[in-house]
Amino acid sequence: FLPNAQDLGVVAVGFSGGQPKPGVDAAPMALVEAGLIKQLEEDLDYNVSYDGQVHNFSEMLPADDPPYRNMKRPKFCSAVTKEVSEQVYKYAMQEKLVLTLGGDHSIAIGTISGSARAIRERMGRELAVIWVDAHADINTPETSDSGNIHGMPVAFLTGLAKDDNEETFGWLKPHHMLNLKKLVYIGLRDIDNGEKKILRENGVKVFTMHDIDRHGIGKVMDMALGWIGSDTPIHLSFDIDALDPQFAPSTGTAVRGGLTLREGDFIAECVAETGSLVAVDLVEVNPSLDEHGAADTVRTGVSIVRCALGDTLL
Ligand code: B3U
Ligand code: MN
Ligand code: MN
Repeated sequence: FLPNAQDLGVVAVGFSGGQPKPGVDAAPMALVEAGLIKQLEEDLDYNVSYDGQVHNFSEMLPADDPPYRNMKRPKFCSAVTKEVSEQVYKYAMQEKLVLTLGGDHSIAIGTISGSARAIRERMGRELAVIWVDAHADINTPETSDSGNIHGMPVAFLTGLAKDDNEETFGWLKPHHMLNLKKLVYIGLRDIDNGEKKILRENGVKVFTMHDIDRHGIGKVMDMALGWIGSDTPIHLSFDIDALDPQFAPSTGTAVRGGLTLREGDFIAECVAETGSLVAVDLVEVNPSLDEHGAADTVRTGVSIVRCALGDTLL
């Protein structure tokens, strides 16, 4: 049921509308220019389908997009994620492993809905998601203080948040949805009070930085993958801000006390080892936030993707 191991579809999403800081739209180009695609082809032997374009979706920019239910740029985010969902779905239906380069994390509304739908149709299975992040991104429009949609994708994907209007995420249908029991978080350390309530009430599986400190990343990965169960298709959604700002400073909302470089790579390596990976997102790299050098953050991102796609140390 898994993708043809060496066929990879790449979706480059130059989108920053889920949060206020410009620059995160430039990440896909920075990652490609750092040699990511070339390395995947030459070092890891992938057969890469990539149209060479970073989509900026400017043609989808609505003339008028006022805040709605506390969400900022709701129509633009909805239209872009719907398009991303179609692209990911198409690659996944062609039995390709799908790599999406963001963009801010709102794009996961597109990537995960596209994967979940394809996995249902192709395999009659439910998708599992490993969400690596400093944040839970599970605010509903009503619990969010910021109104930024990159803090809400998990709520929309799991049906905790929904909207009837096609133009504002009403296009999300049951076949796009993710089961809350198939979701595992790793690396959290900056969770809003409203999100804590949602996570507790729904019994969501969370491994915070505290759990990593207590058990070590090896045990945490055993427990995380144990929760999902073997033989379940996995979508890895990796927010670069899960890493400590020491290793990934160029990101919109850096939070101290994060993963080391090796812990980040190790998570990706463990997911690769399952042989059940169907899709990877790498999001929130912002090359324009470069006080400490965006090159480091880009390099960190390249490394995470390489590890997730099967690169090994030996
Ligand atoms: N939870 C806050 C902050 C945040 C979420 N995701 C990021 N920052 N990157 C919010 O805005 O919802
Ligand atoms: Mn995130
Ligand atoms: Mn984050």
